[in-house]
Amino acid sequence: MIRTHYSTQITPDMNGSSITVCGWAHEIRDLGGITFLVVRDREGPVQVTLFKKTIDKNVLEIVRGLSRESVVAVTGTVKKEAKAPNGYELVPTAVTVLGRAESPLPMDTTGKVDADLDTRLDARFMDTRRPGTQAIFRIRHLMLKSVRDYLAREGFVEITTPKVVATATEGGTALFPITYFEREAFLNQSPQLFKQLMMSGGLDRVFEIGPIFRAEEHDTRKHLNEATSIDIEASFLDNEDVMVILENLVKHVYSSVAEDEARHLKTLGIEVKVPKTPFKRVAYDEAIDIARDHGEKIEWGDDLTTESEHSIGETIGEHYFIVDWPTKIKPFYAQPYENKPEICRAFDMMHPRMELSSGAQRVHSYETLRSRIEAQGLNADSFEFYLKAFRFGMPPHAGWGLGAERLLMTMLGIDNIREVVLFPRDRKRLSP
Ligand code: AMO
Repeated sequence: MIRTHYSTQITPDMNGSSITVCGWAHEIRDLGGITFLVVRDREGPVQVTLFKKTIDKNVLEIVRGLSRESVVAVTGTVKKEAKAPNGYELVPTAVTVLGRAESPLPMDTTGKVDADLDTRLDARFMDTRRPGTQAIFRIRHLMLKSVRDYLAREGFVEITTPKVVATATEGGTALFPITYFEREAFLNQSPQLFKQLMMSGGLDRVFEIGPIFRAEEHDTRKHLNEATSIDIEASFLDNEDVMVILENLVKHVYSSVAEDEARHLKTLGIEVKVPKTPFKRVAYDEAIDIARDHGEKIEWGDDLTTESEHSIGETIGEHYFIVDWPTKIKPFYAQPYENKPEICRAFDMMHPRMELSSGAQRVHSYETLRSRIEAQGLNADSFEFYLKAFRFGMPPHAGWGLGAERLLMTMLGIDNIREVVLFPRDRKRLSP
């Protein structure tokens, strides 16, 4: 191992000890008699100080010849120094260049020059060296970890389902076709059918965190063509039961981030306010009334437009559920109410800014499911692999899918979804 310490593991009371730090040459300032090199690692900066009078000539030459953002290993002696940024500086005995950086750099990493999002995404490897960008991905890591912790504690088994599939799940329009040997296949839009199969499969409670692919043409701040979905499915639970799991999960994620990532939140200048549970349940009928009061033209049975979502969100002002949706605008697997089949046991979970999740209690009767598939103009025979499971002992079940990027961007108050994905895929962007 080349490194002995991360920057944050060095303290002034290590005065006199010899250590090695590794990182990027953030800044080099040559003042003649004294040269400063700031080395930045994942955790922060270290000031390396070279006194012309006492420094080894070779070491000084290497540092003076360094280009910004080159990767270096610096071995030196920790010297307590009240005037240095962290109360110490590192007096080097050896500096090795491990990876030279060309100049000019594709973008600035010091935060002094603003780069637009496209430039940053084109040079994402350099953008993530900036503390602000890195903080987002450190928080994303913790968010996903806290989701896993929470669901595992609730008895959910993590599964992985195929992304190359033969049929659509969320209606036939938004699929990416691919060539699969001599056949046509698609990138999966949702693990929906597979997670339901595992209810018949007896796993009882499953979750998956994985990519979903949507060939939607729109270019917005909340849509990606490849997004990350947090999906659950649970047997012997109904829509209300899985809504409780969802709101508690959101609360748990917010609290975990607020408690454990204070350092990164501070870097971003953000405070996370943990939402109160239970979230309000607003019936679809009530939701469209609110939208109409705001001047939206919306008929019963219409899906909510972005404008309607905004006016309802502004009125409610916190996370909420929209429940009791018209059956005809929800997927075939949503269970209609027995006494009022024109509405169903589906729900959306909303942040005031946008939809974060949708879910439902599912149809678990084979006959009903088959006729629901046909009623939506789909070919039931191409769903045989799925329908079969409903003929051999399918328990009642319910579940939801929660957009990981939307959860993160709304939690952090970030405007554009591309900020919270390392390598976003959208209408125009396929590389890097
Ligand atoms: P739905 O299609 O509503 O439901 O997707 C669930 C959640 O995934 C996120 N999401 C997206 N995020 C970014 N860009 C996109 N293009 C995109 N599409 C979806 C949203 C959305 O709320 N099978 C059902 C879930 C279920 O019933 O279990 C489904 O996929 O946050």
